[in-house]
Amino acid sequence: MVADPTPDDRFSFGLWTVGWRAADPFGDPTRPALDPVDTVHRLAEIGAWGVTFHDDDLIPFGSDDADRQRAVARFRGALERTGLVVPMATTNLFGHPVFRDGALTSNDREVRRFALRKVMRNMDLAAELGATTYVLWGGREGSETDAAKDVRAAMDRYREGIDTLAAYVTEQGYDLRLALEPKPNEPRGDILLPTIGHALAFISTLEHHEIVGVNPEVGHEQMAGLDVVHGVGQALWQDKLFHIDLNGQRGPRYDQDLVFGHGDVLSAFFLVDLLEHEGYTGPRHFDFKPPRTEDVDGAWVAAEANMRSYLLLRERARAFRADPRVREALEASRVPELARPTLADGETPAALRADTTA
Ligand SMILES: [Mn+2]
Repeated sequence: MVADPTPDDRFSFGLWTVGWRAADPFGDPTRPALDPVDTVHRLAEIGAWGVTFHDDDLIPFGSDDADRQRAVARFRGALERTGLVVPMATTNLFGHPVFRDGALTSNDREVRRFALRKVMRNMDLAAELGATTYVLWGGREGSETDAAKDVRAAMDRYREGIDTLAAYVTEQGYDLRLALEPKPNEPRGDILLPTIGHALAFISTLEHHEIVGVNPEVGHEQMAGLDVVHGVGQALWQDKLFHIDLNGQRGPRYDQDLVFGHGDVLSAFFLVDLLEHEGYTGPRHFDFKPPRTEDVDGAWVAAEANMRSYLLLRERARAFRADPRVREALEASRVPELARPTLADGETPAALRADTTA
């Protein structure tokens, strides 16, 4: 019997996950909107530790200042009553029609300036609510035809945008780090920074690279046919795993956002093994969508299933590492030998060239 989730497990959920009304490109919503205050209470009841949000999840686009203050005050009240924390926040830069050609890389300069202000405004709120990670998912940064986007100019503007936001965080004295979330496609035909590797390479060109990392999503790497464990492993190796979105995906197809562990359970196992074994201490954040066929109660059962999957896999990962037969098999495969440097201490390339023993 696996233990029930507790806040010590650092499980967090986006308001938009359980709150997804299940509209898809072919059909209308099948579930009613949830009140963020009720969501916070319900998350606390099922053992979650944190709640995350896009600006528009909490404050509908176009709200006036009074409505905004009311929404924030109600949310803050729910956090205080339940003890739930806000580890991360993000911006909706994809829903409104003005973002149809992107936000930070829209061809329209006015849209780019508006997008930066929209992010900064929500960074103010994120900092006020105690968040330490700010996620940027550039879902609309891309194109359907290569003629429509000058990629070199787009990368200049992407870099300008992220550096401007990082400079804003520093200027304001916020304890926030930025985490870029890669995705290969959907909603755009092709999205810029499509994989963890592209994002890491881009980050290395930033002026403020030290406060910018990645927020990989399991399903997004798998949509590209990639091994998410390798991608997350490299992000950890570069000290850039600032946050992670756990969910499930069944190979290269539309973004399914299944419950964590569904789709490719072996990959999920090795991902949990990696996070636990490497001592990742950040949030275990679930970015999933309850199936469209579920009613509201079913959506909450699906939410709990994410945490249960993680805990089951964590238990099995610990058993795997503790099993003497596994240790023996790792030794037999020379896995530990890879940690030994290829060259001897002080050995020169020429000395290696001359050494014929291998
Ligand atoms: Mn997704």
